[in-house]
Amino acid sequence: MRILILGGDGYLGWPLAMHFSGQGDDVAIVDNLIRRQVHIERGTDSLTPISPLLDRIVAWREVTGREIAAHVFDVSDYARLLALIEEFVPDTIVHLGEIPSAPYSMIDRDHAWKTQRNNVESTLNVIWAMHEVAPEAHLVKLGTMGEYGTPNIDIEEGYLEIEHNGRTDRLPFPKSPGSFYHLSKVHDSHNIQFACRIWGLRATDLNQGVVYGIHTDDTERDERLLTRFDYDELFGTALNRFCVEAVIGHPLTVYGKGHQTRGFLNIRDTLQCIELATRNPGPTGEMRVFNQFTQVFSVMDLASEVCAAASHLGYNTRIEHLENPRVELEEHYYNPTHTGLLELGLKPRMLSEELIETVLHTVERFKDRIRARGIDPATSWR
Ligand code: NAD
Ligand code: USQ
Repeated sequence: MRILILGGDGYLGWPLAMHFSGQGDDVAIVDNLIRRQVHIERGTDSLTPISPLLDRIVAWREVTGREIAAHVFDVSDYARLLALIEEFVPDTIVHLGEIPSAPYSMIDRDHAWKTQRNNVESTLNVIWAMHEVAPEAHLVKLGTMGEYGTPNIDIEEGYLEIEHNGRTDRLPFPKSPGSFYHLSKVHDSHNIQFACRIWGLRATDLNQGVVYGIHTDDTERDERLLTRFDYDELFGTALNRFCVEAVIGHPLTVYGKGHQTRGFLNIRDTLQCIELATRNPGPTGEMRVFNQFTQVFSVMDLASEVCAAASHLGYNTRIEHLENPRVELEEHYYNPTHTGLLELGLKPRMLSEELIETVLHTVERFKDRIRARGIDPATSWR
């Protein structure tokens, strides 16, 4: 297949590009490198030493003999995006090219606007470009479980059968997102669904949970192929942060009571899920939605799992309940459906002590690179 990956230099995008390329697909990636720039601006960095994008491409060629075409530009540049899609003729466009951080979007008005402008505009450009020059292509878009929030009812996969005053309809599931970032994903979903309905496009919205893990089969082949691993308060996700904290003897930063509950998945399963969605497109004229996670945990569950694994490696780890910098329910019902990807053949990789130990061992290898001052939460929702 011909696969265009937007955001192909990112935590998930780079391993995904290698994953498809390694199977013989023709892969092109686009990235404006904003993720790398934000680290420079804030004095933070990835735990793993990531190679410049073009060095990654050369390393991949040397290791596998395969080519990944890299294009460095902003998806908000509509003329360039249109020209590339027209020239490359993708079967699938996988769109991961957005700013992915809830705390970053809550810093101030400028960061909220930067996040929403970047994300909403990039997706709008993609659907317009598809409408103009690639109406047969399949859009696989990374959304988030955080679009739904934590309602006091079961969460369905994208849509809800509603009966109202004696009539029924299947309507988009109600959304209660928890940050301006999560809201940007809701706006994207509405725009994509509209484009499918009006122009007959074909799209899959993957409402992904929180991703953890460092390695995929390809990142392990050569040090130059490592993907990024963030642990700072803005871009690091919970389990990844806890692993770094455990290794440097920092108390595990549980926000509030820690009973907040979310869907989680391993980075290798992210690749599996995106591949399943790509190889099995849905019908035209429809935005198909899958809830993309494999397990549900509370933050305290995760912190306890990391404590147990770290203590087996000889670390004396403790949990600290910090005043929650976010406005979110700390006690709530959470029961999201996630059968669609399982029905397509997803074989989940469950969180285990062994898996956490693998992450801890990699953190140990790069321990000298850790910048502890970026860890404590400094961004408040209030
Ligand atoms: P990331 O920041 O590592 O990767 C995103 C990449 O997109 C970066 O390399 C960035 O430079 C690029 N990018 C951003 N805006 C761009 C633009 N306008 N033009 C070109 N490139 C642009 O993030 P990630 O963790 O790999 O996330 C990928 C996608 O998955 C995002 O859409 C994110 O919202 C979603 N997601 C991530 C997680 C997670 O836990 N990591 C969970 C759910 C959903
Ligand atoms: N949390 C802590 N301590 C920490 C970090 C986080 O208690 O040190 C808590 C948060 O308060 C929250 C939960 O852990 O309740 C998850 O936070 P997170 O930072 O791991 O994840 P989140 O902000 O939700 O965002 C991440 C990705 C985002 C993606 C989202 C999926 O950064 O791109 O959209 O996970 S989901 O959570 O399903 O919306």
